[in-house]
Amino acid sequence: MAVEIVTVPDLGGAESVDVIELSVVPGDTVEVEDSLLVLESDKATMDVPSPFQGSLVKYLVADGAVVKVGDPIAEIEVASADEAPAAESVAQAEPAAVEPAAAEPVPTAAPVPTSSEQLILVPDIGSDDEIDVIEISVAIGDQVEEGDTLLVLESDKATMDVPSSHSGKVIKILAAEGNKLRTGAEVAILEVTSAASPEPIDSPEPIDSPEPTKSPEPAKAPPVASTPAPAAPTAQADSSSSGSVYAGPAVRMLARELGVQLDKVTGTGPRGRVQKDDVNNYVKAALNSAPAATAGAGIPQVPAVDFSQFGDIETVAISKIQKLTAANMQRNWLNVPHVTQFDEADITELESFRKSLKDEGEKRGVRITPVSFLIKALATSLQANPEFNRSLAGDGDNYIQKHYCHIGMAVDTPRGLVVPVIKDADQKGIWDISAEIASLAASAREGKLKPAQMQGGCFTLSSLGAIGGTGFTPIVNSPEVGILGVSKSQMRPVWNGSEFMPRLMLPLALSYDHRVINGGDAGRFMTHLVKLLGDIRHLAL
Ligand code: CAO
Repeated sequence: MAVEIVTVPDLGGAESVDVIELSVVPGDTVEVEDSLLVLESDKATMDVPSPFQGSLVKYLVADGAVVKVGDPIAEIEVASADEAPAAESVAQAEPAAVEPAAAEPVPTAAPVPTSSEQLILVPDIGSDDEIDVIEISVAIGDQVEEGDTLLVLESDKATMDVPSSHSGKVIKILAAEGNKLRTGAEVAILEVTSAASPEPIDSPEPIDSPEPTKSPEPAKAPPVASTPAPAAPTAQADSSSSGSVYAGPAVRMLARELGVQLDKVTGTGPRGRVQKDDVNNYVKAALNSAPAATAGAGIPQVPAVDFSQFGDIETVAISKIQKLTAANMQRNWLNVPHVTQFDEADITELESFRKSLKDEGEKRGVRITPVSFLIKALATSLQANPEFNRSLAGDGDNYIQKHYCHIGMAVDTPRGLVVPVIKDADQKGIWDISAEIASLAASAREGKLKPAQMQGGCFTLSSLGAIGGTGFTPIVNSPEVGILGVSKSQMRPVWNGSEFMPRLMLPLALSYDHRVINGGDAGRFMTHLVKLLGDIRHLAL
């Protein structure tokens, strides 16, 4: 029996680090490579593995102590003197095992060597593609606040701001207009204003806990996430933060690689720390329960056909927006039990009122179409029928009742379908709504919508009225629970009890998620909407 001293190995450049966790209890048996304690620098946490097999006699440091390379940290009684040298050679060879943790990237904001300087990186933009820099929004010497736009990227789907993850003074800009950047690329170096608040190692990482107002994160809300079938439920509905989970960077990286939300994983380490095994076990459990949870599994595939045998063909590339729209449509079609209810609104008076506003509209430079009234009427109907302003909570046991009223509007563009959102439509008048429709539709067609302009919708309007048709069944834009499809209004003879009168009738189709909305709810919603459109004075009440 011999007692060996374990010392702090190479710290990958860090001078001194904090002991944040003592991982075993004196008297415990440890194997070579078992974690003895966890150190934390200003960049990373790192496990110190045991270089010996044996029994921990005692720690030579306390939780919270500050240590440097070579400091003695623990005594281990090794089983035999013969084993010690072999193990010791492991100890000498192993410091590199610590370094990967220290060197692991922190995607949004990795500190540069000078403690008062902060390197800002492109956060997770939801794909590995390189995206064009179309605008540098700051200049050297500018003081920026956290969340301020540093530069603007443009994909073929949308533009997106790259926000600063820190407050500070811009001392270097590392990108130029015309460059192509991808997630993790260097954007700028800031002189941070608060040297006293170093970046915590376990700070939220973009994929784990995106912050909608500060991040262009398509992972949470890709531009097409607001097409009639928006982002995956996990990204949309989950507001919990993996950043607050107690886990080291290696575990976070593993979780990212496996697509695991850390806040869903139960940590079995000391003080609930999430370990790699916890993440692996979580994935195993999820895989075991997958058959029950996978909606649509087992649907027979449509067989591939060689069409060239029947005549001339050409292969046409599908746009990204169209691909994502297709995937989202299929997901929503398979997941949401749809019911579509039909009705007609008599918009004869609404149309004559709208036409009477034409001159004033020209003076104001605003064009009012039936869509403006529809958005306003939908906002009012949502307030009167709040069950349509709900989503199913991720746990499936609760509804999320929204107390805001944002209406999405499907816009047909050459690149595909996008759904900008008119925020707080209940609080806006027809002129403001009309101006916003025109500006959002123009941005959509030019491919200039920002992710934030396509997020947060409560209910979607899909108007094909300007195109034609007598009716269609729209697909619910989940996690919203209702969508209104509007077709072309037509003058038709309507029986008023004593005679047929020519009335302008607007065909409406309300599709809803029957898990959340019952037929009675839908009937009341539609009746209310038809009444509002038939007599828009009710919109003012
Ligand atoms: N019936 C008859 N005419 C209608 C109408 C209706 N329901 N809705 C609009 N119109 C008229 C307008 O009044 C306008 O005519 P005037 O200039 O004479 O008043 C004309 O059609 C053109 O309107 P518009 O398309 O320029 O503007 P809009 O406000 O009606 O629509 C928008 C805006 C963005 C909704 C529309 O342009 C659009 O993109 N619609 C397509 C939505 C879509 O693709 N949905 C399907 C999604 S699922 O695949």
